Amino acid sequence: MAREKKTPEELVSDAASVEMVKKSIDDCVDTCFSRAETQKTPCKFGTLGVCCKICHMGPCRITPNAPRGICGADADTIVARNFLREVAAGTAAHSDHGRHLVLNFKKVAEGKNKDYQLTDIVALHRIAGKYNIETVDRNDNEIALELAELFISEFTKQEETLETLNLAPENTRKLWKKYDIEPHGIDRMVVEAMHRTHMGVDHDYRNLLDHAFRTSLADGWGGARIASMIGDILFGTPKPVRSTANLGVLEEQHVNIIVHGHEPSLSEMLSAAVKDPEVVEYAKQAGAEGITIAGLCCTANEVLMRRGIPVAGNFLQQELAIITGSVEMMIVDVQCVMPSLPNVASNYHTEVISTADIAKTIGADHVSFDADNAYESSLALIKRAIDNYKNRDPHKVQIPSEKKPLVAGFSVETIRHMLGGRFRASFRPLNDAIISGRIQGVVGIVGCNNIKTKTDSYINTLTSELIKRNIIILKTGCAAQASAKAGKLTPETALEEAGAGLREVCETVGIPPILHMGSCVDNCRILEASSELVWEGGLGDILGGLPAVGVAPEWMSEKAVTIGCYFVASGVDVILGQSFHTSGSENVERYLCEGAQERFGGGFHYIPDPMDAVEKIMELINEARNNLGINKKAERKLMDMKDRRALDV
Ligand code: MSK
Repeated sequence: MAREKKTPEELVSDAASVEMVKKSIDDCVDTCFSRAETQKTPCKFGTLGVCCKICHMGPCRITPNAPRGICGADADTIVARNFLREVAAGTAAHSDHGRHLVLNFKKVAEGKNKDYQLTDIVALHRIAGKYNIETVDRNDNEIALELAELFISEFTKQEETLETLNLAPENTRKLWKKYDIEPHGIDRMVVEAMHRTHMGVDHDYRNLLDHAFRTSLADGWGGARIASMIGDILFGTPKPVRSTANLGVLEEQHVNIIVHGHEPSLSEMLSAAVKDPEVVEYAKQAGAEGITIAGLCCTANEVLMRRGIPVAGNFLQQELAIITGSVEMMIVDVQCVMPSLPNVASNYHTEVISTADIAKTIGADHVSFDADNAYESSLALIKRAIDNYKNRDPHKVQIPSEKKPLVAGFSVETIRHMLGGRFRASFRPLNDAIISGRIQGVVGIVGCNNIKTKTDSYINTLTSELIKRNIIILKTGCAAQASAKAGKLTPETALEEAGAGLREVCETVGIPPILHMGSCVDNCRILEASSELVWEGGLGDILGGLPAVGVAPEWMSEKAVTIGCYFVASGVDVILGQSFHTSGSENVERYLCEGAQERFGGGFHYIPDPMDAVEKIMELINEARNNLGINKKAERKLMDMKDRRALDV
């Protein structure tokens, strides 16, 4: 049975995407939307997580008549093993991204790569201080080198636990110790996950799932956090920046170049090189009025946060960007890049260029990114895109007009400065607003788009409903881009939609009620902000006690599974718009939901409807506020005349 056929308006929320889905149909180009129709109903065994192909006696599938595989593994073991492998893959993706940055950072520190600099020295000293690295009377390169070596050792540690775990509140760390889920080296955790899930090794679903939590912590409080910190040192800690979002950022008279994927090293350099007078002149000679560089997915978030580069779109718009017929080149690196891109591009003039040696696609031209020669490589790619401008077919060009203004760049440092002012930077005003009830709580809305849901719809409904209820929203990834496209990432949103208390705080401080904090690896910034709330005081002494919830409404990737796990292991309840592939084991689901809640203070909740999610979030936040004793209304004393006379005296 094929999936139900939907109209473009039922598939996607924003008008630009509707227009491009229609154009893809007119142009007879296959996209994820048409391919979803041709895919049969998703495999039942895969959905339940009870298909095991770990050894070659099978594959085995668990059914009521066959409750064990050939080796004797039951549904609990099979589901937990499959789940752990997903978490390992998500951790590997984020952390390998972190590793690439660390290795480049080390070269910069050693003076071996002159194309990059230690751009943010304040960040270098701040981060070195977190690891007790001496900064007095040392030059910046020495400090950076010691930090780089420490970060590299976080990947390779064999028996010691990660030093980056120390960036979490003490009582949260104590829980990790108590339940024995403190990770050792990041690489070791991923290797061990693969070992445990090999045929005939770890069969206890609880032991497997504990390693899933452990491995996820090696991501959120390890590799991803390291990636985020190095990004700040090399490219600058994000500060508020204005830009625009949606396919309307592409320009008809310009050479359009799109950067897509996740890693910032090349896209940062392209963003700088695009202003080089040599290529600007080259574009003019080619008949273009200029060069537009725009981003997709989290590469977009990286260059948006630090350079204000416009966002062409989020995950499910990657094919639609090519369908505008106006893109000379799409330069991709790693993660969330659809293998279909060269097929889509073959209908237009777009060149798809892969740049990471670990990520090649048949039909894409591979230009290996050389970080040691990044600026020259970037200039060469831009010139090649300009050369392709003459091949554009004007009859195929149709750029939607939709684009919305936005403000992004909300690193934890920026939030602290905006809340407390330049001289008294502090989270105190936010804590006070939460304690007084003007802000009820904090919700992180993160993650992807998923073809199973109308694009951006759950994300945007949930976001609007929560700010009405005085919840401040922290966003990352494609979820942040959904808000950007809907025009919600501006301070004016507070005036239009936020509840009275949240509006008052946003107006006083000058921040939007929805704060864009960056890319997928920057989910660790949300935990960093949550830690600041704990340290500031008045909201308990552990992450698990905060009036805070994480939501991944339209998630789709293994990285999202990992992110969910490290939020839960950090004590934060996580609501998912669709469940994991674990429903074939009640024991596994109970361990991930109620079990995690009992041990860490946060568990998973599967809620497919955004309004039901709103209700659950408010319930969880209310419960946390009650536990903290901050839900008390100020006692009102009814005065009689005698009391009033006493006051007059
Ligand atoms: S890009 S992992 S679709 S957020 Fe980070 Fe977007 Fe999800 Fe990829």
